[in-house]
Amino acid sequence: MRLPNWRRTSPATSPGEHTGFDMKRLSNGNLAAVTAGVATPGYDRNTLKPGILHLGLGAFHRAHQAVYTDTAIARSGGDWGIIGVSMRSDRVTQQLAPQDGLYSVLSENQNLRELRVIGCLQRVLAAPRSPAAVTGLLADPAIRVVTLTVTEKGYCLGEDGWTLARALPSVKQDLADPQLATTAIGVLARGLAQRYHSGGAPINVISCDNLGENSARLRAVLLQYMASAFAEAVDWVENEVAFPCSMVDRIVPATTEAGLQRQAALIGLQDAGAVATEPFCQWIIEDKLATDVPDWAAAGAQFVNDIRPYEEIKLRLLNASHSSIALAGLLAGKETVADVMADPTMAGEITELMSRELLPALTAPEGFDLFTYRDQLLERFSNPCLQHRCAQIATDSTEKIRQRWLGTLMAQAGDTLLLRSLARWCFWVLETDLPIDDPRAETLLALRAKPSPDSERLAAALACVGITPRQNGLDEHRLQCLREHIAGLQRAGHS
Ligand code: CS2
Repeated sequence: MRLPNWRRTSPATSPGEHTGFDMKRLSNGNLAAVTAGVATPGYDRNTLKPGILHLGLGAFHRAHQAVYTDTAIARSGGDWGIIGVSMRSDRVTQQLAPQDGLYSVLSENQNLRELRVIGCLQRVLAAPRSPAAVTGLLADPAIRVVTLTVTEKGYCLGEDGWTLARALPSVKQDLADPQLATTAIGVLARGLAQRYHSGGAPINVISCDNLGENSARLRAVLLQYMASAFAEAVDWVENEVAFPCSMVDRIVPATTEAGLQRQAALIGLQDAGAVATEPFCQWIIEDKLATDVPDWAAAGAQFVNDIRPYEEIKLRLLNASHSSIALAGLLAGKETVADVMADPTMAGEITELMSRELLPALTAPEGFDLFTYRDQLLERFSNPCLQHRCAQIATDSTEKIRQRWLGTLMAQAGDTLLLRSLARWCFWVLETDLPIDDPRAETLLALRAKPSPDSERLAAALACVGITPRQNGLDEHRLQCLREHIAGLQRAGHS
C-alpha cells in the first residue's frame, strides 16, 4: 500500500481508487456504491430507534463513541440510534443531513488502513436552530444515554475546576433566561428539567472530554446551575441521574479539505462528514449506569469501578506530552505532531520528558505497564498518516494545561523539562505575535500588549493556567528557571 502524500492538492490514488469530482454523495441510496473493501454497517439501519443523544457532534465523536456504538450493534444487536447535536453552527447538519447521517472513518498508520461507513447516526440537529427539539429529546424516555464532547471549556468550570463559572457572559446570559440557554450546561439543564416534569425516566449522562473525573465535574456544575434555574428538579438529578465518568482515547485531527478529497477517492463517494484517525481506540467507562446501554464492551470498551487512575495516566502522559509537543512545534515552525517527532532532537526531549518526569509521577493500576504505554504513545505520535496540527492541540491551552501539567508540575522541584514546556507557553502568549485561540485570549492579548514589568506579566499569565502564589505557586528558584528558559527562547530568536 502506498503511503499518502498529504501535501498534494488532488486526491492521492492507488490502484482501484476512484478519482474525479463527478462522484455521487454518500447516502442511504448510494451506500451500495462504496468501493469494494470499505466496510458498511453490519445491521439494518431501518431498525434503529433514537436511544442516544450526543452533544457536540465533532470529528472526535464520529471517530470514537459512534464507532463503538456501530460495532456494538453489529456484534450484539440492539436498536441504538444516535441523534447528534452540534452546539453552535449548523455546518455539521449541512454535511451529514444530505447523507442520511452516514459518513466514513479512515483509520490508518504506516502498516494498516481500514475504511468503514458508520450507520448509527440517525439524525443531526443544530442546537441554536432547534432548541425545542433538543429539549424534547432530552425529556424523551426512549433516550437513555446522553454523551458529550464539548471540549474542556464547554463545562463552564470556575477556577477550582468544580464550581460553575457564574461570571462567564455565556453563563450569565443562560441564567438570566434559562429557556433560551445555549451553553451545553444550560441546554442539558433545561432538557433534564423537562424530563423530570415528564415523569423522570432514568438516564445516563456521560462526559467524553479530557477532564479528570469528567462526569462528576459535569454533575457538580449542572446541579449548581439547576439550583438557580430549575430548583424543582435538583433532587431528582442528584439522586436518579447517573453520571459515569469516562476516559476516551483516539487521536482524531480536524478533517482538512485535502483529507476529504482523498477519502472520497478511497470510498468512491463524496463524503462531507468524513473523518480520519488512527487504528488505536480506547474507552473506559465507570461502571455505574442507570439504564441499559449499547453493548460497548463487545466493541472493546472496558467498564471499571475506579476510573481515576486511567484518566490520570491518559491526561498526564498522553495529553501532557501532546501539549508539550504542540507548543514546541508551534515555536519551531513545525506543522504537525508527526513533524515534531521526525526531528530527532525534539523527539528526544519528548521521550525524556515522558520517561523521566511524567511517567514516574503516575501510579499504574494493576496489570497496566506504563513503559509499554509510553512506547505505544511515541509510535502513535509519530504516525505520519495523521495530519494533527500543533496549532489544533495548542488551542485552549489555558484549560488544557490545568488538566495535563499542573499535577506533575506541582509535585516537582527545581528545573525540569515540564517547566521548559511551561516557558514555551509563556513565551508564545507573551512574547510572540502568533495567534492565540483560547477562552482567556483577551486577557493574554492584553498582557502581550502591556508594557508592565516582566514579573507582573508573567504572574498574570501563570494565573491564567491556574498557577497562583496563593494556591500552588512556583517557588522563587523555579520562577527564576522559568524566566531563564523564556530568555533562552528570546535569544534563540523565536518570535
Ligand atoms: C489532544 C487530544 O487536541 C488535543 O488537545 O491532546 O485531542 C488527543 O488527541 C486525544 O485526547 C487523544 O485521545
